[in-house]
Amino acid sequence: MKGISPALAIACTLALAAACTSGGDRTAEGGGTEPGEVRVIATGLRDPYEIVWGPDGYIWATEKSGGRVTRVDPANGRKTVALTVEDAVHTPGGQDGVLGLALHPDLLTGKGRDWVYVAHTYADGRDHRTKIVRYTYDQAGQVLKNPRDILAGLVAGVDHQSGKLRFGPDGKLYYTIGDQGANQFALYCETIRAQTLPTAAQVDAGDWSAYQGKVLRLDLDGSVPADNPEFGGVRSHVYAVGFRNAQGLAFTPSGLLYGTDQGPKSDDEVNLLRPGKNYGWPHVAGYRDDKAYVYAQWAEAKNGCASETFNDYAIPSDVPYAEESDWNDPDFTPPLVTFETVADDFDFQADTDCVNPATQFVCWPTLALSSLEAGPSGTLLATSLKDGAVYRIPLTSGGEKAGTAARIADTVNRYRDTALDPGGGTLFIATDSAGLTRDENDSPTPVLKNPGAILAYEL
Ligand SMILES: [Ca+2]
Ligand SMILES: [Ca+2]
Ligand SMILES: [Ca+2]
Repeated sequence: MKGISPALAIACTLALAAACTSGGDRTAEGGGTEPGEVRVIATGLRDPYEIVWGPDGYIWATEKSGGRVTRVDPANGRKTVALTVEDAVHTPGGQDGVLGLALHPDLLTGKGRDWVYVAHTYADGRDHRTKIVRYTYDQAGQVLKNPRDILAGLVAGVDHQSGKLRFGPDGKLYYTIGDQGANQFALYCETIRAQTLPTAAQVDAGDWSAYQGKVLRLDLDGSVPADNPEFGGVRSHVYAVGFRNAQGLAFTPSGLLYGTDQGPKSDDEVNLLRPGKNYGWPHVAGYRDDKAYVYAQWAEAKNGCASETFNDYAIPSDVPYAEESDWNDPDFTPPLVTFETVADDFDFQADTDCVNPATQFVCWPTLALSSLEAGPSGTLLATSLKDGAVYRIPLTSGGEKAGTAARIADTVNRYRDTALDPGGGTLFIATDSAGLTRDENDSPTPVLKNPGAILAYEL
């Protein structure tokens, strides 16, 4: 699997070993076996998307397909619905719905700022959009009330929404918005706009249509912070550019901001996010190394995009493409870590268990990183959808670099997000309700062990 022999893959799984390394340069794997049991805390959630430990000792969860915000008692798994988002839209199988969740640090401290921020998709006429809404928590009724739109009219779709929301130590909100799945699969004739910059006229008009593939930074009333970076001489909500599907976003105690990005067939990334920087997509996947990725621009096909059939392995002669080294930007910032950077001649179709085109993506070397959390002792914890594991990544050099990752909490699930208890000893893991992952033999399976659950793992 993943370019290694089935026998070795099975041996690795049985041993719960992390070092299933052969095939390409498996940059960030390796490390020791991690004992530990994964416990079930709660079930019956509908695609929990973002989970956060609350000051009330509950785990707060958005439910992407369930259209809710639910509080879960970690002691007994009991669920209390705090909010049903009446105007949320979700497409079956889609990445849209109720997504990001952030709690104001003053929540339940009696300062009059019992605020909870929720990001969700909604219908705007025939279009779907995303908005970030502030609710006020009514502790007596245990419900979220008084919605106030913070930022509405963001681009939305069914693929690559990203949609993670953080309350920063600087008192700003941070939000990831993906490339909308353009230039691949059913949307292969759409152009990726992760490098498209908003104009001053767009910002003045409240037109956020250039925000795809970005990390945004907002004042709490939704306005553009005065100290946001400028791109092309224009200050907007955009904090950093060049992302594909950035589902992980985490501040460490030292105040540094990290994010993940999902690679196309190789090169999932962990990035140190800085204002004004360019993280490369779609010109670069992972490092700017010309390995196993070129940027094919299907929308620019000379014979017309509609005349071509999308193919992930071969680019038709009339579709223009560029090598990574054909592009350069002085603000390009490579990742700290990739999962996996493979050799340029890597055969993405070599896995004989993965010949079904509908499930083949599960066998590609990428893990589909889906969240990021600052863990104990200077680590980052990233979850994987395709691998059903948590990757514990040690930070080094004051957080400027990362060491070799260890693979923990391995199950047959799609891990979507995590939360830590205040002591940092228990990691809670939210799982998707449906979808494909890798089974014990690393073959694609739709059979998830704990669908729609919150699990716990002692670090
Ligand atoms: Ca979380
Ligand atoms: Ca990148
Ligand atoms: Ca690369």
